[in-house]
Amino acid sequence: MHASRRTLTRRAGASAIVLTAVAALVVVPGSVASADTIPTGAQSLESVNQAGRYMRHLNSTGQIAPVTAGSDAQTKRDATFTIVNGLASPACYSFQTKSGLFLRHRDYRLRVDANTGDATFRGDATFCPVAGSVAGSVSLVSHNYPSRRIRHRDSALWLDTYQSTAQFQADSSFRITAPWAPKTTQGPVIPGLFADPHIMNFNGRYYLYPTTDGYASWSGTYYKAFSSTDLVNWTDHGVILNHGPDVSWADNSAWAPAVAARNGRYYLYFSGGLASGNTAKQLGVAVADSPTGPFRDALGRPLIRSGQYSGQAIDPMVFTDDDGQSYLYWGQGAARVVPLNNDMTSFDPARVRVITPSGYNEGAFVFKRNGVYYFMWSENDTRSEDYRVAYATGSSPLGPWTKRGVVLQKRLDAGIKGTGHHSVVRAPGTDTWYVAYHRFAVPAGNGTNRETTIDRMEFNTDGTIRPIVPTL
Ligand code: FUB
Repeated sequence: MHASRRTLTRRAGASAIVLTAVAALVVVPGSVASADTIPTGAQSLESVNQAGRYMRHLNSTGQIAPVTAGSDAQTKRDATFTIVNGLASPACYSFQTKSGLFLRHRDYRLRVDANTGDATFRGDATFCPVAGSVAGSVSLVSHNYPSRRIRHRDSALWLDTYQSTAQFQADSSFRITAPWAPKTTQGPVIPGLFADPHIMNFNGRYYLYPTTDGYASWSGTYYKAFSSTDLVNWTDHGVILNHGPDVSWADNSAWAPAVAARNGRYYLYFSGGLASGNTAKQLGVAVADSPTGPFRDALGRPLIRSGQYSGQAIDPMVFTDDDGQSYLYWGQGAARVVPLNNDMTSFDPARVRVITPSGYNEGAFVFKRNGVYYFMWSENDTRSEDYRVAYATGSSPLGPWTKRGVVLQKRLDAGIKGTGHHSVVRAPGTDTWYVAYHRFAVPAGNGTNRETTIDRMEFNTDGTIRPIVPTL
């Protein structure tokens, strides 16, 4: 099995927790940990047998070309890729350009294109690292043509059939180096396409549980967990639940997970659909002894079946009140809440309440501050640039709720669109709050190519939430 623990290092400014601008990960040549793991984040890839020449794209095609400190900014950008979770497999990687396109093969040439999310594109744009010809270098094997590797030939990048010659091995080996065009912004906090982030703090450590994005019709099948002590440097803990092998009643639509803790165990609530037959979404719950899993389906059946209640059975979230009572919120189209039993895997159906506020679409999230309950949700469709977050306040986890309005929305002057499906966390022992949410990936994303980011969330003295300013 692929060793999936990867540290996503980003350098914070004076105070990491303030989420200042960050520089990109610097990788010292020769530091590639093992043949099948490489560092994610902004990187450049240097040819091992043509030192000083780097992988780059030019007019959409891949090549190797000289890059030096004196090269112009465009050349440096074109020779910089963000290495992200593989579009076709979390055991491999994809390579995103500064403009959000993905390195992929087509007719055995390497080029860059926008992710369509279909299986062919995702396979064409996923590469699996193996040891290169010299220590610390990698060779990139095609995910869907595993007998072929990326190599340079006549300065162009090709996907050629592997040959056990010294020439081929050198032509297909690259050193991962510091990026020519370092990252200068704060987000996304985890490289790649991840949406619907659920942020939690367990035992002083932050955890992010997102939907894996980049799939047409959001047809992803697995969840990863990420953790951090400072909200800046995140560790990728790999796949924590995979519908394929782990959930008998769900194949795809691995959407919007949420994790809650009780009595030393961790409960992951999630939605899923079948690939055929009844494809409507259902809600399940999985359990683990650690916040990073592995999780196993706790019931072997859905906790909430499709059709059991009106609206889509998606977007679960659990809030636990100071008295230890946990409440499950869920639903698209209609918002519902029910107290969970102590086992966290059952509830009394007679206690289910509809709490749908005006404007509600999905993504319910509840927290408590100074005795006030805050019920937040996403409005509009996740494919719309107007996807946004609104909230209400109330005097109990069940309401009644008073709508307060929209607090997070697009910021077109910064190119930020589709800001929603958020979650909120308080820095332990403080009154400092953060909101994790997704947006269309900047600059080239859309409703199925979304990325996860984090910003501060502040309150007015009367307890209302100040408009959240989305930052890049
Ligand atoms: O990510 C899939 C779906 O898109 C989520 O369940 C919704 O909240 C929306 O973000």
